[in-house]
Amino acid sequence: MRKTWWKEGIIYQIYPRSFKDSNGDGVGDLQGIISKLDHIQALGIDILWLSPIYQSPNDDNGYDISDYYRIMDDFGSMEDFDLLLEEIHKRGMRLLMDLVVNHTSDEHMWFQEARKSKDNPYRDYYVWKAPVDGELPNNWPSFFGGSAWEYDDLTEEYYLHLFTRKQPDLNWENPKVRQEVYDIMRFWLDKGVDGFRMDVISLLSKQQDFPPVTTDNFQEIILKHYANGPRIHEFLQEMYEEVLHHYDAVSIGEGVGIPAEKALEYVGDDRKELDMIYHFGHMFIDHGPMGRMDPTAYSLSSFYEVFESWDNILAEKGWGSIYLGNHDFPRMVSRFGDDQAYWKESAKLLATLVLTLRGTPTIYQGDEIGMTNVPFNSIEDYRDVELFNAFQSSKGESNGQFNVQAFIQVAQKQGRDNARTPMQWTDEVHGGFTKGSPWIKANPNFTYINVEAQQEDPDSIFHYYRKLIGIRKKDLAWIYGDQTVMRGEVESVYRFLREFEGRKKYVVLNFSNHIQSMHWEIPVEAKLLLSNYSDEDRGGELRPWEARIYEM
Ligand code: TEU
Repeated sequence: MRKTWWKEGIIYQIYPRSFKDSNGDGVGDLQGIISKLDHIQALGIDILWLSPIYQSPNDDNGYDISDYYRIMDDFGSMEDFDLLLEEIHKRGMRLLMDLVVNHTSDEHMWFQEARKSKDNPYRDYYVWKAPVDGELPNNWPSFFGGSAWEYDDLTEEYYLHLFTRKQPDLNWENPKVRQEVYDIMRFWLDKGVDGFRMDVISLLSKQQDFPPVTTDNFQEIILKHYANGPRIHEFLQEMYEEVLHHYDAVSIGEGVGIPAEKALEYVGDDRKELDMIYHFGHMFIDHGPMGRMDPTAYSLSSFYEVFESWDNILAEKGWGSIYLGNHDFPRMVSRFGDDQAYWKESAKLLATLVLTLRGTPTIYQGDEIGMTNVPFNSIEDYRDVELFNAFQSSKGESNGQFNVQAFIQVAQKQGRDNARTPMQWTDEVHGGFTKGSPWIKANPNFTYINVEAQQEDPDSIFHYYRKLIGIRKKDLAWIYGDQTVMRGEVESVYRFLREFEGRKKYVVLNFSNHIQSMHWEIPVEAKLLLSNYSDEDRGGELRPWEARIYEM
């Protein structure tokens, strides 16, 4: 297997709006990130991924870009960016940008031009359709509720937007659009960035006959109609040939709607397309037919199976990625752990899973201190456009029976803002994120969940991450080692073996609030490398959320 830095590295995702505000305007910024690089380095991180920092009217917090060659005013200037990149490289770390090219902002110059007239040179940069018998071109729904088509009075046609109406989809059929994207990529790579996380890359190629959807189930719609379109591999191969191939850069596609069976078409060594995919099996695991605001129960086995099916397929000729949360999903400890009675133990157990399974791990900002979901009680506290749209449509469909409290309860569990509250640095006001008034309220638990407190506590989640990362870095077995999962009688106990050049590592995890017997003899020669319980282990029993790592 080919050895590379992006297989061996650990990624840390920054959501710049919420990371650190340096100038008191309540919004995180690049100088703020610079001031916290030492924290990230102390963790042992190798690669930073920044959610979008380009010029944007922020309808979807930067995922609606109006100028790909400028830094968002809220975040700073190009000089700040150059300094940030220099400071990152100086520390031996690398930087990935977020490439959002399925759509632009409607305020992008291309769209401003495109809408002016049907024969504008930029018209074909987007997807326009005439009304059919005075109606919508088809019944495609947007990810964020309502139709995916928006009528534009000026030219009396609809444009396609799979996300908000301020995020018109680019027309990838148009070779000029593709060349524009390659230029953007070259611009940032030539500046020295080390690769891209590519937003909804699986959605670029649209089915050109735009067939109507025949189900309400949103995940099925993504699979059948939106993702893996007819020309996707041609586009990605072209992108590789034209751009990526000429740089030592990593490409990580956000793979919404890519099933494990199709993984190798994107990341197979022979494909010359992408290096890795962020897949969604476990991220959509509790989404019901109507999506995230329609949560449903799932089994632990189905959770493990997501990782196993991807790993089995990628084992020979691809590479995987491991993550349990990002800016679009609830906090991992609240979602997959127990953020009450076993907050610390379960946060550490989840960290163990992320950092020992085969694949490049990505840690989302704040997870290294076990940040949790936020109990916002009023709709005014929320900021996410997806949530507001869901709020409006639930209200609209309720025939005057709308139950705001019931909606908020689901939002507290499922909403994207859970992951977007300010990073908790200290126990000072707003968690030390800003000296001004933050764009979104801090989680009130910053008084005891914060970086400063955890730096001082040797038993903290932060120090557990450090130790874990230290262990991972000592042995390439964690990177290139084979992986064998051993599932026993007890569903909650998850164990796997990593093996490389005769060296063996065992990971044992108890995903439950109960004591579980292991049904498994720990070999006498096994040495305990790390556990999330500080006192001596009790042999054949695992305590609630206990995680252990052994070496042979
Ligand atoms: O997300 C795409 C995506 O499919 C989902 O994870 C999603 O965020 C949506 O909430 C489904 O419920 C990417 C970005 O990560 C997200 O922040 C953007 O809003 C979206 O693309 C549009 O650019």
